[in-house]
Amino acid sequence: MAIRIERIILREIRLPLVHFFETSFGRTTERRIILVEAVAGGVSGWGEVTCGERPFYNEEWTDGAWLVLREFAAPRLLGGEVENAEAVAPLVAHIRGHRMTTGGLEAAVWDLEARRLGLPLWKHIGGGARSAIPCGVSIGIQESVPDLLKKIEGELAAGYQRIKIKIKPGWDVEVVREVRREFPHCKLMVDANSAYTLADAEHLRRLDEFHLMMIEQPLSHDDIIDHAVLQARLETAICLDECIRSARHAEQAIRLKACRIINIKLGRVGGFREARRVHDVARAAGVPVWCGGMLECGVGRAHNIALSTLPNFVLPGDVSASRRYWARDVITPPVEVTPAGTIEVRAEPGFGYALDLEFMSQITVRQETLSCA
Ligand code: OSB
Ligand code: MG
Repeated sequence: MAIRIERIILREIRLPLVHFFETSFGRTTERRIILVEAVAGGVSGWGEVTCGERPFYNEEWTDGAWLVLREFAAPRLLGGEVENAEAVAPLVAHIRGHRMTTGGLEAAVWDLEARRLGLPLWKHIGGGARSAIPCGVSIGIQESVPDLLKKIEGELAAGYQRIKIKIKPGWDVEVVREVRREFPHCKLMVDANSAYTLADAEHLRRLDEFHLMMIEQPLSHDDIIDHAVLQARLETAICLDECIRSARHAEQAIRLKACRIINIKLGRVGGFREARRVHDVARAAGVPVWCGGMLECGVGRAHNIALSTLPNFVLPGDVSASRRYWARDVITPPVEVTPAGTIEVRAEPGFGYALDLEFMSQITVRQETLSCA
């Protein structure tokens, strides 16, 4: 369906987190999120830029994303026709990196196209393998082990199917030991966000005794080869997050046996087109995937739910209820999780939730409308 995008509206919203979120690369207490609204023929599609406030997870950050969108990405879509949503990613592929940034725009056009067709986004991207998606939670580094144990207890009581805890040197083996002592049977995994090197291989091998589902991204954000060396020395499966920015990376990581599981983040790979390609590569190789998160507000969360309905998303992901992050979300209803630890997929067109535009205007700190000069 040819789409003539008339304008693209960028908004930056500020949303305080209900609880700080700490990883090996730092602590976040408030999110600064860019939302992208793409308008064509009176219909709006929405996307979320999933990068952090600082370039610590990858090279992207909120202020940089705004400039890349305004100066380089949006102008590629304005003033002409785009063949369809699938054609957006190739149009911005000359921009090196910045995939979460261009991915926010790409996702907005997918949402727009789905709405114009009157289809739910999950159907439009070829999903629908399940009507409810299995949910896990990602729990940041806490002030103390008792704090962590209390959090885990609450999440398991809420029904979440698996627990992921963030680790870093000094908050790893002994913490996992305590968690395992308290919760011997829960599905448990750890995420290091690139906090270790191959010199830590023996130390990381000590995690093998805890029967973790996987260790996520232990080594450098850009080093698939070292992960292959480490995977050969571990019993526990490695899951790659930061390293996989494209289907090509997924192919290479699988071929080198650098991981046995892949975390797909919609933004990290540049949007739905590439996310589906990563999914397909992994599926063909028999490598299961799950959907990662970046502390998204409702817009990105809803996109993640749609993505998680593709067939190979067979493991519980990091997509969880809005209330774990926000006192009030920008969508209504907020994302909710059933006592069985699932999110039910909605039937409405587009990403499936309504935007709370009044609340959004209260938390918008800057807004810019881009159109063809
Ligand atoms: O590595 O998965 C990660 C949050 C920010 C940056 C990186 C990561 C995360 C999470 C949170 O683990 C996932 C979520 O949104 O709940
Ligand atoms: Mg991760």
